[in-house]
Amino acid sequence: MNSEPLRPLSDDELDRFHRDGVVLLSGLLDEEWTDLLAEAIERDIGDPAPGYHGYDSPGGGRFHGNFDNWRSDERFARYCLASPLPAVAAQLLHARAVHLFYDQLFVKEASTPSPTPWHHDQPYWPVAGRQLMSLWVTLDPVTRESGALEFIRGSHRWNRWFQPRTFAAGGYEYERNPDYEPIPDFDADREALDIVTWDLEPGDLLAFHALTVHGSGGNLRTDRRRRGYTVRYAGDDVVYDVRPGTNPALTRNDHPSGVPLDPTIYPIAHRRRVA
Ligand SMILES: O=C(O)CCC(=O)C(=O)O
Repeated sequence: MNSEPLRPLSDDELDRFHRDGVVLLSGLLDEEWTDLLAEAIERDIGDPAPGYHGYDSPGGGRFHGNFDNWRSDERFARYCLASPLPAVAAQLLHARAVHLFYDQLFVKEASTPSPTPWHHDQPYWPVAGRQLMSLWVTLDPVTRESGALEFIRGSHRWNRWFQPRTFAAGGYEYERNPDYEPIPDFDADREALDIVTWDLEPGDLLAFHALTVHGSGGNLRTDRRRRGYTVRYAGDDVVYDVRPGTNPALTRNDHPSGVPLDPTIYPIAHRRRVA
């Protein structure tokens, strides 16, 4: 399994990440990585690790969610810490070092119409700083019909923060943060927005900034799953910061606010070599 990306990132890809807040990265991973994840995901579906939070799927099917999987399954840990991802994140974030913040599973089984509502991630996260991002990988071919992610290009530079909300009816009610605005109905305004999406092949990665607004439709395919797995990385400008609206499930009592991430909790996944 490759620990370095199979090819270097192009200048265009680096520019896109900074300009658009999202970029598709293909051809970076050996197939063995996705095989390893496929095994680990099956285990988690059969016997979920403690972060399990299956989303309600009232229209049928199953939307399996879990987070911090790397803490209980060595296969996820290898992917998060020893694959090419940490080096890719360091390069995209212009970070000298990157911490593994957490990982998260989003599996929409065939015929699971549950959407992932529009949101951006950072208001949910107990961290402050600009060097924050996710690398979302698919294990299945993905099209719009099977729940491709959509992104609003450039929204990470809007300087707007949207109130966290639950992904499914009956879910957790997030504390209201007076500094945040309610998330607009972006679907009602699709024509006016610069929305981008891609059809994907297994092993393709979507790299996106923690303030880039994104969401996805349900998986309407009857014959195909949509296994998505995302890893969140934090660069060295990031400090711990618990605020109203941050997700209590991601918040630790043993980490003080206002200080850099403790590497014994959020391990350093990559340090850039200084020339
Ligand atoms: O896979 C999905 O539907 C949602 C992914 C997502 O919101 C994320 O990775 O931040």
